[in-house]
Amino acid sequence: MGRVEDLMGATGDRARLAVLIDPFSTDPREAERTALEAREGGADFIFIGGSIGAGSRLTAVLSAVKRGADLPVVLFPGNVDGVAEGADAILFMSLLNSSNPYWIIQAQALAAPLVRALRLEAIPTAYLIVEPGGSSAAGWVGSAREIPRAKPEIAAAYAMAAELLGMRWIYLEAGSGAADPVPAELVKAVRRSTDLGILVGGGIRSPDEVAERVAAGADVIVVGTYLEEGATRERVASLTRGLARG
Ligand code: 1GP
Repeated sequence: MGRVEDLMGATGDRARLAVLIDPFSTDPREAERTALEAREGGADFIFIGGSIGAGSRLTAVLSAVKRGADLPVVLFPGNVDGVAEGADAILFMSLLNSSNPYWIIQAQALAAPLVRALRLEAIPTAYLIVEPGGSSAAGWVGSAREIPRAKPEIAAAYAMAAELLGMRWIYLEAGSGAADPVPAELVKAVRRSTDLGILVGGGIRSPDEVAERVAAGADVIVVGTYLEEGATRERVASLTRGLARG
């Protein structure tokens, strides 16, 4: 395991917060400011990625984020164009519940030589899109058969398969801007069934929503939209209040 993965999985009295920046909708100046506010507010990581057009100014946004804060920067790629030099790590993800093999393994094969050449720390991650994420950009682009919210056992089955395949992390995704985040019950089912590290994102906007998912077993909470609407250190700090482990 590499340095960033160690930080993501650190046990202790507090889960981690990652602030997600979409390089298509955030210009480099804004990204630099967001990174600074994220660090001042107590975030642990900056994730960079998006589903549409992310490659267009990825390098510029990455450099800007590095100028703004000394937080670890992790690529969260939506496709092959989500790989770039200069990041500290990459979530090397497979969208397990896609109906199109491109998103399960072909994009990864096309990206792997570059990830190797850049010596990026690759964090092997299963990506699972949960209702209502099927109609989000990631779900639509990725041809996801969304996991029904009321079927945590399906998510748990995918998680077990991911663990048996040697993956170490699972990202439970409700879709960017989701009206309802991934249910705590579903996070709990994955926690009970596997030792995978758990990332949860999509529609999280309050310390209570953070706290419920941390109590259910999440290791890393990912927040994008809420901070795109106002990237202030106060907002970041309020979210970090939900990270305490009971
Ligand atoms: C999206 O899970 C991330 O891929 C974050 O979602 O933008 O809703 O915070 P939000």
